[in-house]
Amino acid sequence: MANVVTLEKVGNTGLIAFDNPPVNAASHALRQAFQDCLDRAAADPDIDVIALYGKGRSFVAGADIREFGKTPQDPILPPIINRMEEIATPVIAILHGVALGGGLEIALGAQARVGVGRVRVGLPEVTLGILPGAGGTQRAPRLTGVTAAIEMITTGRHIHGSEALEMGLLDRLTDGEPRDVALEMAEEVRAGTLPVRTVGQIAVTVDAQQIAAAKAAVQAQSPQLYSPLKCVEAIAACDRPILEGMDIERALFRECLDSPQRAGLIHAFFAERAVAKIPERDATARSVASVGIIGGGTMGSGIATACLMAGLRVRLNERDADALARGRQTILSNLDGAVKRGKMKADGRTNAEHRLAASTVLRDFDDVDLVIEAAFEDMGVKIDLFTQLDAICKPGAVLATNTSYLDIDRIAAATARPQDVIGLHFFSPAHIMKLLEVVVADKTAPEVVATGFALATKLKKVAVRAGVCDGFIGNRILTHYRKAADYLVLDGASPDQIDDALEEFGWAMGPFRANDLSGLDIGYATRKRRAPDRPAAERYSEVPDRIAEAGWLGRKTGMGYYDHSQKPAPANPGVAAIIDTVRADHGITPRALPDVEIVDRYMTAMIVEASRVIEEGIAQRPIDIDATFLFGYGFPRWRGGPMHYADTIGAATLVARIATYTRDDPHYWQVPPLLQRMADDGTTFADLNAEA
Ligand code: HSC
Repeated sequence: MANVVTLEKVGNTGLIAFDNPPVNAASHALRQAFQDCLDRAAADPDIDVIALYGKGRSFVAGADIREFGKTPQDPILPPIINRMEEIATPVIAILHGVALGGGLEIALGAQARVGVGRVRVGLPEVTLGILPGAGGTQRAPRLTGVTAAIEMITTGRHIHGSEALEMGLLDRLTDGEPRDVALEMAEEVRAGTLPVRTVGQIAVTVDAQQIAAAKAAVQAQSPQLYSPLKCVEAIAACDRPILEGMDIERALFRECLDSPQRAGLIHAFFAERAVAKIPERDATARSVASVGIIGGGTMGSGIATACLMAGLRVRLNERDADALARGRQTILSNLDGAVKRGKMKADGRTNAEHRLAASTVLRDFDDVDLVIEAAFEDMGVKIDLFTQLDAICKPGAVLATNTSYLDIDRIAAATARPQDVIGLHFFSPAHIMKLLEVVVADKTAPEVVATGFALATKLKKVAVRAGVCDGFIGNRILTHYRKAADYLVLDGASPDQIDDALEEFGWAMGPFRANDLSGLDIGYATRKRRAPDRPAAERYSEVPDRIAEAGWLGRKTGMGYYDHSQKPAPANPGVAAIIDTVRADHGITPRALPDVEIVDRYMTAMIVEASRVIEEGIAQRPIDIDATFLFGYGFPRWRGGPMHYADTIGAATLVARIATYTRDDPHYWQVPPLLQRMADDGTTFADLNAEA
């Protein structure tokens, strides 16, 4: 095994270096080797200062997250850090890159901490559903005070070096190569110019009222999350002797470790990274500095805003001067909003405005590196535009469509360069939502796919690779499970009961509230488009159509499923009357539906269609579907994503559940072959992720 930690003697300094790429995670091998090096350095009479530093891009990014959920293997981190704090030789830690979680906890066990360059430190465990379990909740407050520790630990935010210095987490901030800094700082320890002290021996007071207020605050902020409260409970023990406080911390850590939220949040962490593992990852992305955007509506303006915020040059195209002026205005107010939200500085906004050009002439796209077409969703319009783009754009330009459901193979066929055509499906508001579906058509070249992913990184978005079908990954699955919500209304639930039940489950917004937000005319138009292809056996609820026909289009008209003239918006009483009429037309006697049944039917419908999407190869792996719904549809992160959630239920239970629903509606409720096979074999979606 490679030496993941080494001890090097330079004069009287014992240099302990972490070398466990890519992020020096504190894996079992690293802990073992670290303990050995510490023991050897402590026992060496020539060494009078021990200095810890990291090789590669960081100090230590924390515990190895992949080990959580397995039986912990000795030596675990807390006793190593406690032992380090007790040894007679002073230990200092030189932090560069990031020192996060267990990495910062190691540093807190040292007698001085020196930050290097643009270092970031933090205790982000709460974002993984746990709490700092190697002394972080006990030592951080001894340096920063309880208030600051509660804030940093319950948010898990990364703290830049200068702020960490002010907070007392760092003793010094400097520049240089970590190894050189380590040797320099060891000299300063000897000279007495870098003071050393044992953090675990610093006294700290805890105010019971402050703790009570902090508990109330985290519960109000994130009522469904388990670990923020446990973080505060652990910090509350920091006025005890260090080892006693750490026992309490350990017990609370274990509770969090065993919680399903921990599994969900860690799955979400890996989902965000797994999606980048695409077959085209070795292809070289084309360079993109300028983007042409067709369409200045909400979507086109949002995409333009995202590109400008990422430093790209943008040329906006609209059919006429008025539409162009409106699009430009929307972009500028989006940029103003970004400044207000702290996402952009005022001078950055001015520069962005200078990078924005606008034109009604498509010929002006002759020099752009990438075009994103965000025009009207009509195949004829798209084919006409792509025929023109083919004639105008320079060779090698990427031609992307933001269509949310149209056949990209047909759009590509309108050009003589289908290899350059791709789908880049943004989610509204495009400058805020993190998801980008990169839709790969039959002839899309690997480097064009790689360009889509590189663009997403530049725009700070999470890209998911999707295949061509009506709705791609996200909207295809949504169209299916959204019907389940309409059927639930037909059968007896009210839209607000359904919304409340699903929000209680953790969705950011229930389906009817989400519809009111996006506008009920959108779904109405889609249903009309699909009507000719609707199978005769498909159950159909006319409720949404009647609401739209009444002119209630959601927030934009003040009325939809809810009455938006009031806050919070109550249910629109007119909708109840429509529902009664439609039920009567169908001869349905409404029945009481418990919330649990609402959630089960809705979620099962989602899993059913997602299984088909996997089987057809539209999504590469189940984890890509998880990322799609986490970053584009408001699925609760702590549940890990719909496929991770499906695994917590199990394929056999899902199949049995569908069998009971089939009695009501054999057309809608069919067991997908993949789910049936998984039930028969006892396998999981996680197994499919591992195989891919
Ligand atoms: C912790 O530390 C708990 C402690 O309190 C100890 C408790 C002990 C208690 C014991 C009692 C029994 N582990 O993000 P990137 C992988 S919890 C394993 O693309 P970047 C990542 O998956 C931890 N792997 O790079 C990816 O792999 P891939 C607290 C980790 O430069 C590769 O590294 N720490 C990993 O954009 C590159 O990552 C955190 O939460 C880890 N800890 O960002 C930090 N961290 O190539 C989590 C990363 O195969 N990490 N990987 O896809 C991060 O925030 C970011 O990864 C960085 C780097 C900012 C470190």
